[in-house]
Amino acid sequence: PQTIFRKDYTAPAYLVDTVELGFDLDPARTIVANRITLHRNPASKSRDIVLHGEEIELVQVRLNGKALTASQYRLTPSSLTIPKAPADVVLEIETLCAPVKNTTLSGLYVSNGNFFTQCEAEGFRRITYFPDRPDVMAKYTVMLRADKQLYPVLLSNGNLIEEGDLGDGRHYAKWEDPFKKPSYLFALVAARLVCQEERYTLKSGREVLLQVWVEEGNLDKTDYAMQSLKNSIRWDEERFGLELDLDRFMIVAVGDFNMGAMENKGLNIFNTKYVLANSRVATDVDYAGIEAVVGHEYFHNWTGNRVTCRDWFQLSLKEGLTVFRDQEFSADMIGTDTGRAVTRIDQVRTLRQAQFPEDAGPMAHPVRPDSFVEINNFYTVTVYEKGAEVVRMYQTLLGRDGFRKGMDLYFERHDGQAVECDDFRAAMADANGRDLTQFERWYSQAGTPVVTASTRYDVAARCYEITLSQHCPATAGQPDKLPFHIPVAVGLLDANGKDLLLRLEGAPSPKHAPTTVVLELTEATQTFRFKGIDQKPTPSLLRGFSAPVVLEYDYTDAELLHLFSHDSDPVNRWEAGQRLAMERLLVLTSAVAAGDTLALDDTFIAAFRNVLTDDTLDPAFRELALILPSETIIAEQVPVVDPQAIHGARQFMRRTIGAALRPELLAQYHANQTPGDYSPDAVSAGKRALKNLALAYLLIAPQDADLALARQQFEQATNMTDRAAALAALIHSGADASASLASFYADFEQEALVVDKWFAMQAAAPGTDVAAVRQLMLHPAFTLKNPNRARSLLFNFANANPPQFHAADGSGYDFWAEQVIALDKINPQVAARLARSMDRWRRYVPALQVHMRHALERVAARSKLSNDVLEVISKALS
Ligand code: HT7
Ligand code: ZN
Repeated sequence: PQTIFRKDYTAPAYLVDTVELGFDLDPARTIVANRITLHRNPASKSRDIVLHGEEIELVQVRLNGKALTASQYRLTPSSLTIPKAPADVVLEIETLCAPVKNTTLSGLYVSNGNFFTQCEAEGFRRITYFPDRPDVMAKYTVMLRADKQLYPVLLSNGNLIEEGDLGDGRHYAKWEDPFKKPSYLFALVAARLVCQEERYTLKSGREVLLQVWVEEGNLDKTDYAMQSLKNSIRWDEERFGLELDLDRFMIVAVGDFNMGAMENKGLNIFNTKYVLANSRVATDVDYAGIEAVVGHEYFHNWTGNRVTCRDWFQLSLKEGLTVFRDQEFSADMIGTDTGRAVTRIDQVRTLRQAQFPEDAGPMAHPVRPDSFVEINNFYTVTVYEKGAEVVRMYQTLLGRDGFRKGMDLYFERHDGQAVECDDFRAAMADANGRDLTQFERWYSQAGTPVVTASTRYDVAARCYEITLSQHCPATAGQPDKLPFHIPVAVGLLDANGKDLLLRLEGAPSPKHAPTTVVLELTEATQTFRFKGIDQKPTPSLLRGFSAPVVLEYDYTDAELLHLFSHDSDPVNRWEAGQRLAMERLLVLTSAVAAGDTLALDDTFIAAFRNVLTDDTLDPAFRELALILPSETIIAEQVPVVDPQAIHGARQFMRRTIGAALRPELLAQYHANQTPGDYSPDAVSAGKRALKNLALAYLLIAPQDADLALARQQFEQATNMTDRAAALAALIHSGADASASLASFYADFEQEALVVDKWFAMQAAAPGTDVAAVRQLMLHPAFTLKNPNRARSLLFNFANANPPQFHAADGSGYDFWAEQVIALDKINPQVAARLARSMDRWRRYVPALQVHMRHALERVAARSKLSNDVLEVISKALS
């Protein structure tokens, strides 16, 4: 397959002014008539019109009114080229496609009998021939024709300008989008759906129509999505001064979808998982996901749609920025400082769980990649979450007001354009009079920087020195890295745990000395001096996780315990607990591997007890503080991964905590009940989280009373959060959970998203081996064709059940290879995601590596692999 390089970018030869699309929708044979007006791009020397096209049948092509013969164009399986075209052109192209056969869920496809589209990144070319690249922006008019009975609802981008009957049982709707857009933002829906709708008044006084479209039985699950949409609209007005630019904004839910949702202009298409919720079927985590994704897609209207990407290498321009915006939105919706911190801790966990491993593995790439084979493989945690960290660092360096100034300038300069990450950085720099040249390295260098800190206290000079050094491990194609511009937020605690007032040598003294200072590390090594320090402090480094780095500092246990008890920065308070746990988990892992006796010290237990029982702390924070680092995160800390030893060590620690803190866990379980009507608000969700964590600890080595408690919660729960948590605890306890599983399935078999949970819980349970997963695949509700279902069983087994996936006989890997191959025939994007589960194979113990290599080679040996899977597997093996 061909590798595409960022350095090879060339401007399009022709630009498109208008697009008129006509669809005669039929599942087996849809006719697409496409009339585009183009003009030669003065920025290009070429006179060839290059149109992309895939898996579509060309019926005819006319240029300026005349039908072209086959000798007048070049047709390949992926393009239609018209050489030496005139300067101004009207092209009329007719093609055929078969949406019902389209299992890739890219382009035009059928889901549960309805038509949907997904065009990002390169799906539009599966609908019609077109310069399918984001720097070609045009105005679209769309005419949809379809059977009225089967598809009563016909939607596309923008405004409905005409609709009516065609007389033959078919009807039509004509839509016009007033804004120029790239083809990846095109969408249509033709379906039997119903909607919740509301008129909403913007701050300016303009009224807009908001709609959430779902299948008929789901109208009782749209309130939260609608509320989240209204909150998003208000938030973007208030925080960034950005108003909804359309008169109508639609969200449509579809059960078959490759990702979370898609920000098509005015017609967002969503995975049902991020729309449908009521207390019976959705958990607190689901509710938070809906708020975040509804916000995310809505915020794209400005950061992505009004200003889009010049090419797909710039993907993080819109994704990193929009993730940052949705993170800030979710934090502001909670509104409290601890609530903010809790969302931040969640973000740090995601980075460590998924992004740091990606940055250290065979698919490592910069936030702005330099090359790819298949762009769909680059919708990654690096582009999204690390990209959001990069945007957050602008805010940390420039302040909230400075960041807002940069955003204002970005829109002033680039509204209606397709631009690069460098343009965003330039707007931030110019709006604030700052030189952000070095900051560019966050976009161009892959890998997670390691910042090493050392400290020195000079009693006589009353001076405390912090020396920071940085280095970044080599990644493929980037052996040597240059220093990054890293904001390191620090505080200093006195012996009572109080923050000291900070005066940094060489920096202007503010009127009121702060308790947190952002140090700007730009060299390989730098020393910072704090003046007027009367006693040796405990440093709180990288407060708020101010940069996406690994921080190394030789903390003593006493210092960590001090921070865990007192740090005013909740992120670092949590971090101290994670470090205390990690140190012990590493020792325990070695002990399990060596067959030694295992032990956990009382000091650690006491520290956990203190946090668990400290009622001055938010339950949501306490819950996070008491979750141990995951097996994946532990695996990243050891030189050679022995998954059974890691699992054994973590289970031992959980069991020991569960036994030692039994009375306190029970007390918290009872103290954090949320009686009355269910509400997904952060305080109630935090209480449920702590209560259910307590239950999970109690059920690791349960007494009969604990099992009874879990069964009672399962049976009497009035919401899905409590019901699912009880069921998961029962499954993980090792006790017989079959009756509960059966009753859960019977109660919810009509609710696809709950059936996903049912598969997912079993897939992740350490008692579920490959044979059991194969058995679950035979269940009538299982299908590889639905991405949510495939993810619930296969991805959870591969990624969330390390002891079974990494079974010593390699059976987990054989199963993985089989499923990657099977999925690739149906849906390459989803198959390639599953293929990523083997990324870190070279870090495992030799005996497992042999099996892993064999499984990877088995996939690589297939003759008809998609580019998606081929890229992932070849990079893993290279
Ligand atoms: N911008 C959207 C990306 C997306 C996507 C990409 C590839 C294949 C399928 C897809 N569905 C949606 C999602 C987002 O970041 O908002
Ligand atoms: Zn996005």
